Amino acid sequence: MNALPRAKTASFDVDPQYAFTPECPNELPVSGGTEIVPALNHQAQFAAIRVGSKDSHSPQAIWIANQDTPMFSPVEGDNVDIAWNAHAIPGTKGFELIKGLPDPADYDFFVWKGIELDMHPYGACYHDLKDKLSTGVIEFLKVKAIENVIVGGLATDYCVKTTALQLKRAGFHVIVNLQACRGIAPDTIEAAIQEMQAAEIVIIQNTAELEG
Ligand code: VGL
Repeated sequence: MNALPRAKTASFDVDPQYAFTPECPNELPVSGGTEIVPALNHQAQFAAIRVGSKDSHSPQAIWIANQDTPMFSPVEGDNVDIAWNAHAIPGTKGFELIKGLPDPADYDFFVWKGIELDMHPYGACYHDLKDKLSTGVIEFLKVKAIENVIVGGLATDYCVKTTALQLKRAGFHVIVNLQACRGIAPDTIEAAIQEMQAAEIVIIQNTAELEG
């Protein structure tokens, strides 16, 4: 990969929260989830701007799995698709960023998403599933004249993939750093990588590839 001009490059930490790590086994644990921190901090050194996102869900959200509606069963609604275990609830450990990352206030821009009870977005660029309700991060990156976005976080096959595709559609050159990501399941990770590559997103295996 050719080295990216730092002044025109942003680094995006997508949902690097304990909810998606083995430390929260009742939420959505992703194997190795806590291991991404050094790679996220390293990739940020190649960027002038660092942005991040957190899932921020209510325990009353309509998509929360229960005995009648187990995980992955369909949920009716315009901005929900399937049931998920309760996760990333403010005030709980699952909501917190993994140790070793900056505080949200120390990022250049930060997104809290999934607050509405009837919306479960995956991408960090829109609050809904129709890419209508902007979280403002695309506008922020454009105002800062950013052209390239390096993406990492949790999980590769859901929120990282969707965020990367949204950024690509918004006109950025998007690089997904697999060393800074972990995913939920091998088949959905592989499908996500193929979908991203088909959209001309650049996939790198290691942060060192950013050196060019
Ligand atoms: C995520 C599934 C459900 C993610 C969030 O952050 O990738 N995946 N909610």
